[in-house]
Amino acid sequence: MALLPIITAPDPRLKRIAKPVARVDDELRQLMDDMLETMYRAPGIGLAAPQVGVLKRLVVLDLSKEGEDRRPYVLANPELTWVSGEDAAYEEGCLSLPDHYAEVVRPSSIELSYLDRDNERRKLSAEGLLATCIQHELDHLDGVLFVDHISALKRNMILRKLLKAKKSDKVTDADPAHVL
Ligand code: GNR
Ligand code: NI
Repeated sequence: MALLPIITAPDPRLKRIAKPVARVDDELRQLMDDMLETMYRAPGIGLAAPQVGVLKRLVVLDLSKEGEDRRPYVLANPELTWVSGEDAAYEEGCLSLPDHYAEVVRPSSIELSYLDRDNERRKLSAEGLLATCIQHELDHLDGVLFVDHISALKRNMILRKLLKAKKSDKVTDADPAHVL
């Protein structure tokens, strides 16, 4: 098991389209386990492979609460097969946009098809926060972040702040004079 570094915006690696996996094998199961460990530690309720620099169509999720038994989902090559006409709004966050939140409107219920841990094709219906979170993760596979669903004004405000934070971090890392 290993913790993987999570990429934060702005970063071109978060804007790329991930490739389907050929099949779920031992190597991919290892990556799924590492992604779950990374997500639990963050902590977050979902994580997509591009967020850890792997351009594969792979997502992990767990909406169980602290203290409850874990209920991990691992989805390879997930595809929406149906979305409801009805929408729902949720306050979303993202491990790649740390400390920023915004309300995003998406279809309230969905159905999807995916490959599970054993490379079996499965179907899943979801509503509520699970439906929102799955759509948020599927977006990551296509290089889309939740800020791409809000106004350009709010998006640029968030991305500018994250860029600024990154630049000041870099100075601290590179120049020992700034460390203390
Ligand atoms: O931890 C997360 N919480 C969350 C809350 C509302 C809607 C979506 C999410 S996903 C996010 C983790 C993450 O960045 N996944 O890509
Ligand atoms: Ni995210």
